[in-house]
Amino acid sequence: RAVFDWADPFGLDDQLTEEERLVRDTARDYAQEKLLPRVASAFMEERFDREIMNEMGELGLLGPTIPEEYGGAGLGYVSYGLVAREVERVDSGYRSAMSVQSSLVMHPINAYGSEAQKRKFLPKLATGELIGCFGLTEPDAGSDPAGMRTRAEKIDGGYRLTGSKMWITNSPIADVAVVWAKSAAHDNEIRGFLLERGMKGFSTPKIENKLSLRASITGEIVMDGVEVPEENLLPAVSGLKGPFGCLNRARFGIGWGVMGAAEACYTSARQYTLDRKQFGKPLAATQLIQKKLADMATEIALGLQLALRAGRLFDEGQLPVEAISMLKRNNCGKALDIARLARDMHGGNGISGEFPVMRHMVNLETVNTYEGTHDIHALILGRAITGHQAFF
Ligand code: TGC
Ligand code: FAD
Repeated sequence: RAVFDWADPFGLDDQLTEEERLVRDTARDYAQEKLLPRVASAFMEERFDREIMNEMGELGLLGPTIPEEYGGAGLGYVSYGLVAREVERVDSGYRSAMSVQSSLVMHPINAYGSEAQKRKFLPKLATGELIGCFGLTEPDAGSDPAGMRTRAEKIDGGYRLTGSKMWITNSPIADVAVVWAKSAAHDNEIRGFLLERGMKGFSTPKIENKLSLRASITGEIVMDGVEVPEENLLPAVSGLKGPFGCLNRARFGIGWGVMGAAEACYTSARQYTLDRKQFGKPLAATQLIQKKLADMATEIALGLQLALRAGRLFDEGQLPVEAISMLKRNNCGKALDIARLARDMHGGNGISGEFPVMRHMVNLETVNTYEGTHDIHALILGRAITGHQAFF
């Protein structure tokens, strides 16, 4: 009879192409050899090492789906998901840096930018020479981005932007910021602007003392009458579908990424409970521990099959955005449950930085919240299921 593999019960590996396996192995080797040894100190010291972006760029992990002519790798979405899974197996903060650059900065420039914008920014973003960030959320507009206050007014040769963005991954070290603002010259429609480091009135203070995602750098974007030239307006999109088109891709990547974090917690809990003896036998030989491991293995296997199916549909252009909400919501919620269980199964050691479980657990609190909270995705699904919107 077929042999059960506790790490891959449904043979995910066999469902990948040779190219996808190669991408996965490249990302895995890099993450395990270069990111894992750094992460404990980076998390404790609340530090993001800038050179990680250059290292990822060198391996083609930034903007993997962007066409090769602009410096991307021209890969499919399953490959992108596999990279997210391997990076987040080490830490959600590193996956954040990678997915913001790829989905929230390179994608909008590629999808909505002018030829000149693509040529100017994409190749350098792909190598990590430039770092980008994405400013949608504001202090008073999170789940409801339509309520944003940032304004663009028309001036000679461009626009003047005033407002502030909050909780922005990578902003303190970003060279370019994709900022969404209501533009008076476009009937108050939301438009995307490329703000560059050095523009007068543009600053990005760091948010200190996060208790989650500490190996990722987060900040504000403050715009005090920043003058942005006409050529830095993203010409090809107008309205909320601009930022949402980027979020679709990032949410998809998160659906894969969090399964990597969950696998790290499951693997650690399995090994710990096999090694640890109480009452004269391994913890893993008790019924309660086995039930927990069975639940974890089941949810990871289901979550990965969901992610793979979503990736295949995405590559065919057939993935409904509501299905991305289902993927993001389910996999984040399940990964968080798994991390909490794994933390508990490590006993007192579970709170130690020697083990990855508590770090993953507190990181996943953020991942469950950003890119649309767990409940906001329930409301997106509820609207699609019933035809009634229940946001307000
Ligand atoms: P709604 O009326 O539903 O839609 C407005 C317009 O947008 C279109 N649209 C979409 N287009 C593409 N993809 C999607 N997923 C879309 N969803 C909606 C829609 O068709 C419409 O177009 P049009 O042409 O008719 O104008 O808008 P609403 O204001 O009612 O939205 C409600 C809601 C809750 C769905 C939405 O606002 C929402 O998703 N809120 C969550 C906000 C969010 O996800 N923020 C993320 C910020 S970025 C971030 O967290 C990065 S973390 C990065 C990291 O470190 O990894
Ligand atoms: P709120 O919208 O105030 O929500 C608070 C609570 O109310 C949640 O539980 C929510 O589910 C619930 N709620 C809201 N509306 C409803 C409703 N209608 N019915 C029922 N419940 C509701 N944003 C960016 O633009 N770019 C980034 O790079 C970025 N990076 C981030 C990095 C970190 C570390 C964090 C923590 C956040 C980041 N964000 C970023 C912001 C993130 O997307 C928002 O925090 C998220 O969308 C939620 O918005 P909020 O924090 O304003 O919460």
